[in-house]
Amino acid sequence: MSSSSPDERSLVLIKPDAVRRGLVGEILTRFERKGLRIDALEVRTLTGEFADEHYAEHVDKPFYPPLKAFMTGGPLVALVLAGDQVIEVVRGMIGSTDGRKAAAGTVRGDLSLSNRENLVHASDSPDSAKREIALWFPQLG
Ligand code: FUP
Repeated sequence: MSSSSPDERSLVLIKPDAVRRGLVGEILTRFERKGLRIDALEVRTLTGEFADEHYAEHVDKPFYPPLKAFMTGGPLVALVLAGDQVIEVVRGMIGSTDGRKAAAGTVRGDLSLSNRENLVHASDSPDSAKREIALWFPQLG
């Protein structure tokens, strides 16, 4: 009998600013070197409707219209990462939302100077990971 917990999954987006700036490899490399597994990976350009679904909790906030324009403004890379406590591990690796305040050593802390164009999204809880993976990669079940 194995005592190890089954791998968790997280939905991660490498956002349009990262693609535009040529940072996809840099960001993916960090996740790979950490030992996380890539279960899905795809380049997508979002429609407004899809952005509204992904950011359902933010659609009524004042910052949402420019966020929507940014997220639909160019291709992004969507992926599902898997590994032990991946949700919390990846949140730690990306840093806090505002790149100006995110800790050095995190993706946002090292590479972003913005509260909107902050390079990455990652599921913030098991419930949001489940919802987001079902939305982005329904074939993963
Ligand atoms: P995070 O989980 O760190 O991505 O942050 P939130 O869920 O709070 O916000 C989602 C996205 O909304 C952020 F990645 C960037 C954007 N945002 C703004 O543009 N302005 C704000 O004041 C807050 C968030």
